[in-house]
Amino acid sequence: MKMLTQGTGRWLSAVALTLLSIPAFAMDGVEFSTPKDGAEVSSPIQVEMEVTGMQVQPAGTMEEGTGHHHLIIDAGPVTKGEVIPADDHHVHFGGGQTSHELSLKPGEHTLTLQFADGEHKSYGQDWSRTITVDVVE
Ligand SMILES: [Cu+2]
Repeated sequence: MKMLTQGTGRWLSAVALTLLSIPAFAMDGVEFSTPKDGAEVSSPIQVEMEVTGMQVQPAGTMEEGTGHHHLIIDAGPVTKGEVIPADDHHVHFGGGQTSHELSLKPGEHTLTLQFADGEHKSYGQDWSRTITVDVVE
């Protein structure tokens, strides 16, 4: 009986360790597969965009739980409900793209991934991710 108890204890420890080691990427939101936060990169930069908990659809599709990616360069996330501008700092992926080749001048830059609906209205900070990259020549 004592041996059985010890065995069960070990089994529970193994389960606890397994649960603790489940990675955080299962959470809803957006993430850069590449580049990584703090990375030293050279231009052009290959940008790969991910979303968990929503589906990528081309712009114009107004369906709940869907939207498209935006890449915001050296500006923060866009307030929930506001239309994301289209300018040098805001790139829309209205075709439903999830990868992009980005040219940047050398130096430190922030890259923000922002998910928004079919009318380009931001899903807010919960659906954004900001990283810093150091572009070297
Ligand atoms: Cu858009």
